[in-house]
Amino acid sequence: MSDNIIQFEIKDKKAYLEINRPKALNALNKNVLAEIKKCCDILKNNSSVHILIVSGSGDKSFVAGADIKELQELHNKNREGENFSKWGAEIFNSLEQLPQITIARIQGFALGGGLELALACDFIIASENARFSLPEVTLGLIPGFSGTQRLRKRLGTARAIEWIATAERYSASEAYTFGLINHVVKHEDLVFFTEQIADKIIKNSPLAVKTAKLVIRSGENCNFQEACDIESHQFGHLLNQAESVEGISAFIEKRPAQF
Ligand code: CO8
Repeated sequence: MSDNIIQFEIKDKKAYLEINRPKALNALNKNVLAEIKKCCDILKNNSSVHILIVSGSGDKSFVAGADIKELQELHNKNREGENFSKWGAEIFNSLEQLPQITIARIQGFALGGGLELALACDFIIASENARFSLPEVTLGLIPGFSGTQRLRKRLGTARAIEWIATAERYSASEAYTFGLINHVVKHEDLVFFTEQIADKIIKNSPLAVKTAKLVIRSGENCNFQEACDIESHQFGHLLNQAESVEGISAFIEKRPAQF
């Protein structure tokens, strides 16, 4: 990837995407966003990768937001700001729609666009030193990469309004209590713990895991009954696939399944 602003690696069914601008606390500039899109394009048709782990380099920051210096260049440029927001939002949608399970592995600051990036992943695992905030209103802005909507979906309307309007910075344990993140672990355990979760996912039926994500996500864009119909359809589809034949046979034969 250009200038190593993103480090992208595929290893043992897992992909690792690390944002690598530690001097700018991994702030998202246009080049970083473009590289994230390239990684999503690589992954969307790669069925040999089951997990994507998204992280930021260094201990101090996951991502400290969109690059504020680039945002300044967008002042009074008519629709360029709106277009930039739409472009970034589309990239985060591509990330959210990946077939892989995506995990944001967070240490340090996850601020503004950085928290929006994490919210576009399926779930968040954080170090005790992680700090979360959407501070855009302190800059006279609002979240622009769909963060208003993803935070509302994750925390509910009341908390999302409070978080965004106060620009408060929350600790990892507070974020865990609110339901923003799935796990808080000791800083030194973050990488190992995330690998363990990834390995648990990898040992299950890849097709079933991928389908589960698809069905759960489908419920975000349709009503309850439609989503349940999708679930039934996909359940029936899985019963006609080799992986469920293997999984069910393995249970009956009292042996581990080989997926
Ligand atoms: N953009 C650009 N550079 C940054 C950013 C950023 N978001 N955050 C930190 N940096 C840079 C600093 O400028 C500094 O660089 P330099 O050494 O060249 O001056 C370097 O990183 C280190 O930062 P600090 O010296 O400030 O480190 P501190 O430990 O003192 O403070 C903080 C760390 C608290 C994280 C502080 O840097 C900070 O408040 N950063 C900004 C956080 C923020 O406001 N983020 C939200 C940005 S807006 C946004 O994300 C909108 C997303 C939607 C966009 C939609 C498109 C239209």
